[in-house]
Amino acid sequence: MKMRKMLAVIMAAVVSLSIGACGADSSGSGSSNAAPSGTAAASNNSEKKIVLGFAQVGAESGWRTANTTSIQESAKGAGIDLKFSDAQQKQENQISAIRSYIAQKVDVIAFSPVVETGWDAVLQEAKDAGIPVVLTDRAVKMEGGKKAEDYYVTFLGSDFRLEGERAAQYLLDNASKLFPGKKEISIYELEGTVGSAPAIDRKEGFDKKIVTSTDVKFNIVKSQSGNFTRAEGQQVAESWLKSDADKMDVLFCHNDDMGLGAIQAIEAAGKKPGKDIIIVGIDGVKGAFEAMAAGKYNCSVECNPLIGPQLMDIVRKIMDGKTADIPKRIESEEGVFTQEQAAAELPNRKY
Ligand code: GZL
Repeated sequence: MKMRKMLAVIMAAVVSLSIGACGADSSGSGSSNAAPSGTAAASNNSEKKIVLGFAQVGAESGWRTANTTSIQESAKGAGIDLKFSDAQQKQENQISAIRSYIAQKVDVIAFSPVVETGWDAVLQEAKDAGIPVVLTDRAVKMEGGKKAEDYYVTFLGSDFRLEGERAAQYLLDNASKLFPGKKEISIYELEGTVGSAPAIDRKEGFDKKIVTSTDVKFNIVKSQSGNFTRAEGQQVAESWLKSDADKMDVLFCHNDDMGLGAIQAIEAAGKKPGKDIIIVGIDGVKGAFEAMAAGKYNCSVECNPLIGPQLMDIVRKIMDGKTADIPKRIESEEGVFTQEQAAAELPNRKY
């Protein structure tokens, strides 16, 4: 009897254990799948990946393609699922891309606004959908007294006004060396994309600073958009040089790509770039360093495109519920590089 009772108890134990195990699988409740707290996420390799929707301006310049590479490589390295779109410098394409990210219910939306205004509706839609937005590179302005800061978590980028001031400061500091014996200097300004934050702010910073000159008088003779592209920068420079080749002392370019395009126009006009016509640009792309090392370009004010790692840190902080720890504005550290430094600095350049 005793033996039979013992066997019955053992059998009951075996049966109850097997039901427990099956119950976990069949119920699918996951409750018995749940490992001891704190390890489920680590051990469960089907953890939901963060999804970031990024609406890029385009591929208009060396700076932009470096910016895109930084974002794509950083997302991969961070294990973040990146949905990426190239708007070909058209605002309507960026707005459509943002709307598609909202429809897909991505976790975070980031974008570099091609122009400052026209974002009110789509930023309201993202806010209403509860999807946090990060601005990278360029800023927005809202209409009707709305505060732009209420529509995004943070702005990650550069101080464009300061970049314009730095370009002017190079000319102020080097006037006697660059323009020996001249008292009046004629500047031609190649502007960035009309309505974009970098074009507006770089122009404001440069134009205000350059008139503070004391020993020579700088005049901005002509100013026109080359849309941040090499081809359009070359076209505008060609049109100016047809009539003003002997008058142009300085070409100030809102980005290096337009300045590099202008080099070709200057040589075609029979002038020596970097000597007859001083060229100052912004971005700090490799092509500018190569041109400076060749004596055809004089100064490039750095604008850092490599913000991918910082963007992924911001996205992860948001998803970890730490949005309150993120500053409203995060600026890049940037320098100024001249012809004298270019050859030595070139091997260090990352874009
Ligand atoms: C600046 C960026 C500008 C670059 C250009 O942060 O928005 O756009 O200066 C690029 O090269 O096209």
